[in-house]
Amino acid sequence: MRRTFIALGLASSLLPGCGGAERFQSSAPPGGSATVTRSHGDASGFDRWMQGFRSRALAQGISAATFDRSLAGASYDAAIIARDRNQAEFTKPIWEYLDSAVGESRIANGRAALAQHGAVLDRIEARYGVEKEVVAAVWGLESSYGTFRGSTPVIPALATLAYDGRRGAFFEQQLIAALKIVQAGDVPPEGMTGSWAGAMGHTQFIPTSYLEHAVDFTGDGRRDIWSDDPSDALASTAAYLARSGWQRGQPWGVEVRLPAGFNMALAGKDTRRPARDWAAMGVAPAAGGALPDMGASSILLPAGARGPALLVGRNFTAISRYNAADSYVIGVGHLSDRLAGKGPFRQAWPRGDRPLSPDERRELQKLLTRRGFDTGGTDGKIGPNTLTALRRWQASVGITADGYASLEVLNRLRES
Ligand SMILES: [Ca+2]
Repeated sequence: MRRTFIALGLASSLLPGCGGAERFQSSAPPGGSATVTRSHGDASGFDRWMQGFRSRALAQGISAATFDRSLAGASYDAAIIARDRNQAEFTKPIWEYLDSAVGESRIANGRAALAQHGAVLDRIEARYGVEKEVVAAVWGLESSYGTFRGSTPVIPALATLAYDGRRGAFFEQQLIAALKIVQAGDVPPEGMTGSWAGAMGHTQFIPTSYLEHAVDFTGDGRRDIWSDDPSDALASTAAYLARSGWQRGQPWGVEVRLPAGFNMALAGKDTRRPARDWAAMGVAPAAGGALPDMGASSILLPAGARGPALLVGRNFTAISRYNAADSYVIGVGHLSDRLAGKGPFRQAWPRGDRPLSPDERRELQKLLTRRGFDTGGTDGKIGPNTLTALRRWQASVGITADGYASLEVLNRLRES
């Protein structure tokens, strides 16, 4: 499958070591309902499902020996389903996420990891063209540099999730991919451990991503992302980013200062312009100097006009292929900057604001729609339609049209 990682609402799994859960949630195929109607939550149903799944797996090239070796003793695990149902909707503000994702301990541990694994990271950078600090930053966010790789046996967990059916088609696809990994001899089934949702190893690859991108960097014939030696996992991550379009030598993004009177309607990923165009408008790096050339690049305002402004280009998109949540991409990018010795953001985050709850976001959408600014539905998710509607409304009442859904904006809408 293609790893698109469209965020469907960020799970609490943005926390380190749980990246995979979010990835599963994110990459569920659109409308991916299971092809088989299943009863939910009982062991006899699971056994019946397993018989049918065995036929489907064998039809997709899994040998009977691999299947039986991998799924011997697998049983329905209600605890996995409870985890699946209990993913909280992510409403943490980005600065709180970054406080943890790029906190002092993760920076210090990352510098130690770079020192310890610098030689192999240098060789990985030379082969795949992805800067070692970026690879280390992904490692830091996904498993705290290998500390939290997950110890759940992945195959039984995926079988439970595939049987359960809420995202059954997706998990069945992951389970087939997991069996292919076993069949290829990379890892015995009992060695295939990870998160409860099947993200594995130092950088939390799901099975389909492993099949597409994992590499054997050590040359022992096995793509081993599980072992204490992180070489294969880190090289696999670099290979993934390279395949996603990473441009060596370009930043993931740069904090910028916007000129007074900047047209906020130009912020957002939809507007892409070369650095010289932005420079001509007066956009400049917050740290001084000239804007880096990142090709067609966009201005992002992750916390609205009062927070830091970022200019992002192709490498931002490359990281987003790993996980599409902006906060994750900014976390990886900023951590990589800090590991490379750069400083914190210069503009403070608007810490007095709090993000809207799902109910408040739906109310915002209803109010905008009622006032003639169509949000394309009221699902509580702030997507491009809501962003555009919010900006148009903001412009219509003469306030900064940054499209940032703050409580202040909601209150203003309630009163208008
Ligand atoms: Ca290897």
